[in-house]
Amino acid sequence: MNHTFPSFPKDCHSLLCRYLTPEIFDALKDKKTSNGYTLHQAINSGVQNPDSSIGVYAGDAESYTLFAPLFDPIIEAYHGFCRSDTHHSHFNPDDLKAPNPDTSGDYIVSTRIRVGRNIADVPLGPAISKEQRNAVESQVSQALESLEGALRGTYYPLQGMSSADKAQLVSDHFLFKAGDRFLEAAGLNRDWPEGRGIFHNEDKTFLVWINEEDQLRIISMQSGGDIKAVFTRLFHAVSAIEKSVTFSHSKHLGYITSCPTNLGTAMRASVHIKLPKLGQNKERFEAIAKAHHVQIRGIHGEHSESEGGIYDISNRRRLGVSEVQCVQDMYDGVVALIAAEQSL
Ligand code: ADP
Ligand code: CIR
Repeated sequence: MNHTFPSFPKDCHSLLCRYLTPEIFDALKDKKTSNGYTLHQAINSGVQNPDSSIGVYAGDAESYTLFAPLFDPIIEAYHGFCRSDTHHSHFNPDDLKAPNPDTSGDYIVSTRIRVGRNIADVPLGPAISKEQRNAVESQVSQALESLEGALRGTYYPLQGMSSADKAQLVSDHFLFKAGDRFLEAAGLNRDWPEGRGIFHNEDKTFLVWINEEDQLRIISMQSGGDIKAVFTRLFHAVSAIEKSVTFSHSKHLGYITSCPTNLGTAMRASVHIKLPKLGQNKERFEAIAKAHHVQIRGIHGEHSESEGGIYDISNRRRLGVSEVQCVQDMYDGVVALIAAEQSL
């Protein structure tokens, strides 16, 4: 354990840097969860990467209570969710009011909705052992390979996959990238690529990443802007997987995930959308995004840049809002962004 208070550069804006005081550091620096996860491990990503927006990762559900003096203010700043609040789920596609906002197909390239999940009573990725990770891979891949109908598919382990196949899946936006420095410093890339892989159905509209940032990332995606179809497929997929796998969940924080930004619904609903004019007017773009609780990312995943005026627009809040509300946030933001683009 490193007992020295970390130093952050002057221009550091991470939530870790904002909320880690010397007092909190001293109170937590010698604590360990029952899986042996320490404060040093929880903050290492943000210490090594001062350009982090958040900077912390949990090693298990217990991290969120043991290190609450640090995690609680970060959770409140990101989600607007307080210690006394309770998270409620509402995952019913019939209640989503999201007719395709772009029937002409001029703006929305594709729609993707994912949820993160982790297995109950197993440490999260930052604290998991190699044996536990491999056991998660076999349990989950077997459960997935027993799915039927439109969800029927095949599991492809990363180990043994050709470099060309991997590169193609990454550039087509289906597979996670290797070597993320934020995950690396959180211990999430240990033993890479063993235990990691991707399951997908034949037309790649239903996919599951195994043992990346979370043990499962369950994904529904397709071309165009039929958000309701994507949400409905995800609902059926999650319900089918839940029949044989029990996920880590708490009454207060909803689904438990390794990054506090994903707690609650663990849902990120996004579109890849062409907004070339708004892209030239960053101030207006960011103001509309902020007002509608949506986040702007580049099109090659988090921390990537835009390409050809295409942006990834997704709901920012995931905890203290329901699944239906997450998608509604994204939908309302997208409608406002299309209207602004058309007005320019
Ligand atoms: P996550 O969604 O798990 O938070 P990333 O932001 O890293 O992770 O995105 C993962 C991958 O999903 C990237 O390849 C990204 O381009 C792709 N992706 C995200 N949203 C969409 C979308 N609406 N259409 C197509 N691909 C998408
Ligand atoms: C960071 O702190 O920048 C990374 N650990 C990623 C945080 C998750 N990003 C987000 O805004 N949802």
